[in-house]
Amino acid sequence: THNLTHVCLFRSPSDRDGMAEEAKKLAGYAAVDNHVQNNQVVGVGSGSTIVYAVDRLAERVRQEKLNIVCVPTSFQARQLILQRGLTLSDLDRNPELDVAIDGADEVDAALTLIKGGGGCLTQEKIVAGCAKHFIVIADFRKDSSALGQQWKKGVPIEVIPMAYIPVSRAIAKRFGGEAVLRMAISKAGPVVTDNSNFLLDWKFEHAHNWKEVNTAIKMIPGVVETGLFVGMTVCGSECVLWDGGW
Ligand code: ABF
Repeated sequence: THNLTHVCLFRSPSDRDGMAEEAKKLAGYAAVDNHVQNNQVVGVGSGSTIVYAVDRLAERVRQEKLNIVCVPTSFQARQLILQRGLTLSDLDRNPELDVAIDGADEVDAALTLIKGGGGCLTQEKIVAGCAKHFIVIADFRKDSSALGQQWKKGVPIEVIPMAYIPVSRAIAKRFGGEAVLRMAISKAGPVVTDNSNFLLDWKFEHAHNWKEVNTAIKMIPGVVETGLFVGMTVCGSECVLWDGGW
């Protein structure tokens, strides 16, 4: 359970190409500057936005001589922590985190998230669930009033490999749409997660009660986790909005 959660959601005045990197950097830096303090255990998310947060974290640790321990949410996050010279830990040694920082593919008006576009949703949800504060860093491209407006690839769902067809059929039958096996860019085979599982991308046809859908999908045998993060980010008033000029 979360005592307090935040979304640091950064918007730019327009969606001009090339502005996204700057917005990602602003979000990542603000998350670390506003929410990380000395002697904390920090969960490190995955994706490209988190790289900016980790860069800033490494800078602050060096400059301010902070004592920070990092718990990764993926192989990518683990490499990033090591490459930036930060202290690597895990949930065995640090099962309680002060803060977890992570990106998202889409954030709706109720602060429900779609995550897992990069494939790391299960460990991300576990680590976020162990943190007192869950900070989501998302630039203007992820900001939507209803899920599906921005992220067009559907809800990622991690599945046990042998179950991908039954799970795909069960989801389509119960909720409509289509749950498609995610293939590697080479098309040589399916994407395999850090947990040696497959991913389905469920392209839903209309809005749902995401809490109910998330619970129902998780009950299908073979489903490991969904990329729906419902009720994990509840404190909209803590949003940090950036709407200055470029
Ligand atoms: C992870 O990375 C995700 O769950 C999400 O899929 C993705 C966001 O990546 P980026 O910051 O590159 O948009 O946090």
